[in-house]
Amino acid sequence: MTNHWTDFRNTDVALICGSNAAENHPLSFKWLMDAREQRDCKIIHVDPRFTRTSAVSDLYCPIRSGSNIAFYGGMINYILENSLEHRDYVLHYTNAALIVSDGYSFDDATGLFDSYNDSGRSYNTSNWSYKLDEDGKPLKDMTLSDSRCVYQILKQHYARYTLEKVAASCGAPIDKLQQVYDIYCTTGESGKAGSILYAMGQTQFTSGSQNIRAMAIIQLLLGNIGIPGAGVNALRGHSNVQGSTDMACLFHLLPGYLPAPTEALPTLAEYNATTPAAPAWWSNRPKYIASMLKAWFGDAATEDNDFGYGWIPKRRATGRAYHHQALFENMNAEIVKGMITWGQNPVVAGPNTYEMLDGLDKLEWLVCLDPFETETAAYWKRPGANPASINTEVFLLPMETFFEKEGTVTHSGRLIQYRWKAVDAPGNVRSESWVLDRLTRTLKSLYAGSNKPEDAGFLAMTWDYPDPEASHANFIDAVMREINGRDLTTGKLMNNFIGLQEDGSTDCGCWIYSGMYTETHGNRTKSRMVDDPGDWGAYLGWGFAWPVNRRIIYNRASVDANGKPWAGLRVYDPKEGKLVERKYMEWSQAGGWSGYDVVDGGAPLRTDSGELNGPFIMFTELVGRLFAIGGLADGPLPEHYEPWESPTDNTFNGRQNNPAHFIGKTAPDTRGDYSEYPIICSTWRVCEHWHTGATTRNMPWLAELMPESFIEIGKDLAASKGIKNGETVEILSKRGAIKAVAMVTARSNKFNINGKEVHQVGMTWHFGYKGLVQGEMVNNLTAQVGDSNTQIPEYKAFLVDVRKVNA
Ligand SMILES: Nc1nc2c(c(=O)[nH]1)N[C@H]1C(S)=C(S)[C@@H](COP(=O)(O)OP(=O)(O)OC[C@H]3O[C@@H](n4cnc5c(=O)[nH]c(N)nc54)[C@H](O)[C@@H]3O)O[C@H]1N2
Ligand SMILES: Nc1nc2c(c(=O)[nH]1)N[C@H]1C(S)=C(S)[C@@H](COP(=O)(O)OP(=O)(O)OC[C@H]3O[C@@H](n4cnc5c(=O)[nH]c(N)nc54)[C@H](O)[C@@H]3O)O[C@H]1N2
Ligand SMILES: [Mo]
Repeated sequence: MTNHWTDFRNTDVALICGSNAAENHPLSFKWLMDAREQRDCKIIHVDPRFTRTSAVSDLYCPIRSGSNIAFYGGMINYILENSLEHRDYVLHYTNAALIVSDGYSFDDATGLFDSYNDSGRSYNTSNWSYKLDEDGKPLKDMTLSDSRCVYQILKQHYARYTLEKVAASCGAPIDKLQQVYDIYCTTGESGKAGSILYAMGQTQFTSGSQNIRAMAIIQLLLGNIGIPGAGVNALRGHSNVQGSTDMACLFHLLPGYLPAPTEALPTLAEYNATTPAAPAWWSNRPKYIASMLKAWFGDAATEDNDFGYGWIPKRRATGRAYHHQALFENMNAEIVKGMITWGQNPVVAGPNTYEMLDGLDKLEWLVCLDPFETETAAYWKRPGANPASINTEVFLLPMETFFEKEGTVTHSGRLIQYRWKAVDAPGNVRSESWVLDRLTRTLKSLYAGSNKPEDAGFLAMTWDYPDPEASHANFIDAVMREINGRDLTTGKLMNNFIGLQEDGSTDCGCWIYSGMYTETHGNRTKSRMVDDPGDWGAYLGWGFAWPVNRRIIYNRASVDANGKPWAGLRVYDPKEGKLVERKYMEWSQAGGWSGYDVVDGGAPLRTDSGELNGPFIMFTELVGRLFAIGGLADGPLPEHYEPWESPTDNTFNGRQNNPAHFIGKTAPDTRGDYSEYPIICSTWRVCEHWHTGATTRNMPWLAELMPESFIEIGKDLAASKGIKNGETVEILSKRGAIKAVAMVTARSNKFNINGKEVHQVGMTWHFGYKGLVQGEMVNNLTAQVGDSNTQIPEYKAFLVDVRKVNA
């Protein structure tokens, strides 16, 4: 999230697109309801399905699954055609005026950007850059009329996305679509805030990352980044999924979003040579990696040995993938031989279950750490399997749940909060820390004395935390201090990351968390102060938000080019009981920055030569990127492509599917065709269950509330197939077939897509063969394909057929 949960109360228009927030993130609605009462906030819901979120929204617009870039492209075109953008914001705070390199092009006949390599299914992205002057600075045209400036390129690119064409592709009623655009674009006015809330209905697609890029473009055009009540707001899933990405539970990252090195960067000097140039904040990266290495390797990390950089495992630069789907491919190829699932149930959660089960069968060992015996832990005795023929050795370690241990979680708003233990775990159940500590100590003793170069890093790693068996709290405390970072010359905790050094004199496990635990404030994640001086909902004394306790990132964009709050910016004052004009941030020559949040970066409004120090401090050019320099893997501008399995031709360009998306080994042979599988299927959640159901299908009261796997079918489709409400039906994709109960509904799930009538059905995916209530696994149906940038599976749009079961 650029903003945070309580900030939803400052929004004038909320566009919920790709989330059933009312059901999956109920707390978002606590603040949206405040916004509705206090500032007449309008809530718009765009979703293929009429849900509990639609029911409490002011406006609902259906679009078929997988048509999001058409929807957003239409809005970008609508903004530019009707001059609805926030002109001053666009001019000063985005790259609209910057001139793009001559080599950049997009060809709608082929649907490709320049420099595409067919055999590698990838782009050379070097032309997706600016044209530079003699001093190496991007050329600019502040009149926005140069045909190669970003503004004009954007305008030209999205001119194809007319209302008529978008409505036809999305299968949306054109009047509803226009209403959505009209209402949302009112937030382009100075002082008005529009927030986009999204979750898996945007990301789980072969063009998932570009959906989010499209939102970012709209928010930049309307001046909706860095403003209270605005932003691009991912409603993140698990309570600590934000924390897990911050801490690099992803293959391509080190903690704090430092890139994980590949074999192409064997030395620290080579790694540091890829550092972005000043004034980008990222130019400080060498300090963050050196401090991280000091945290990992302690005294063994010296300037002479690159602080132990050589000990970090390096990914292969080419030829091998490491993401979730590739992991199972590599099990099948017998490259990966053992697996630990630690709070994960991939047999139910991952795509194309058959492929995954084949992979698990080939493992030598599997360790599952979980409070419950999941489908993954029990995969060797799954229905139809012969345990005698499976040689994988499986261990299940019972783990404490979050009520039974203390520690922190970081929510979507980047807010890190400490949670205390509520009850003791039963029996011999242990915490993650205990297992991790015992595992590390045991392995270290087994490796002791080894002279093998590949063992040197593991042996050099410091592991001097207090024994969690004696005190779990002391263990957590020591880890948190190391993550926060220390001045190694004084032994004192760092105040924040600004003091981190490149010479090994500081350590810091994760730079963005620096400041959460300081000498002055103590452990700020435990802080629970409820003061809110500006009434903006920032609550700076509650927990700690990274970076440096900033609640809204890019918040310098909440002032105009003179440093004054945007005209019309208003907050609800509870004492006055009405909206009042009030700054969020402000700049004055005499007083510098002031306001109700921690200012971004802190550099003065203008440089000594009078140029604006832009608010987008992570980029060298200091402005938001409408056109993505360096691009995502699949382009510098979002372009509509059809999902891997789709009922229609792409009407926007000459290419059917995203040219760079991940195609797993099993995908081409198991691709369903519209002629055989004429129904769109999407998978989603219900309030009563949690994901794979391990935690909820084992709770008697939740199991009773939602006891069966069901498929939602529109009444017309059901009638045409002779299916009645409550009957068991069979759902087939090219990958497999499962049974579920039919839930026949009058809510519209019928779309007119480019002149063709197409039905969409939807299923929960909370069921499996363990637990108090059971059902067939929906991921038997999904395909092994994924996004070009994240490789997230396309769970939200694939083709099926549905049949009555005549049993
Ligand atoms: N009770 C409960 N709450 C949860 C979870 C849970 O399992 N149970 N899981 C948590 C986790 S980890 C996550 S990631 C979040 C997920 O939160 P959400 O993303 O809200 O969850 P889903 O129900 O998977 O999907 C949301 C909606 O996306 C819609 N959708 C499908 N395709 C499209 C499309 O192309 N465009 C648009 N605009 N919408 C589309 C679906 O119809 C569905 O209503 O929820 C979290 N909260
Ligand atoms: N078809 C389809 N598939 C999907 C999705 C979809 O929308 N459609 N959504 C995807 C998404 S967004 C997500 S996040 C994944 C979720 O996939 P998973 O994360 O695999 O699903 P969960 O059921 O949340 O599994 C978490 C496991 O952790 C265990 N657990 C709970 N607390 C603790 C603890 O404190 N310690 C330990 N060690 N274990 C604990 C639970 O018992 C459970 O077995 O599924 C993905 N799969
Ligand atoms: Mo998730």
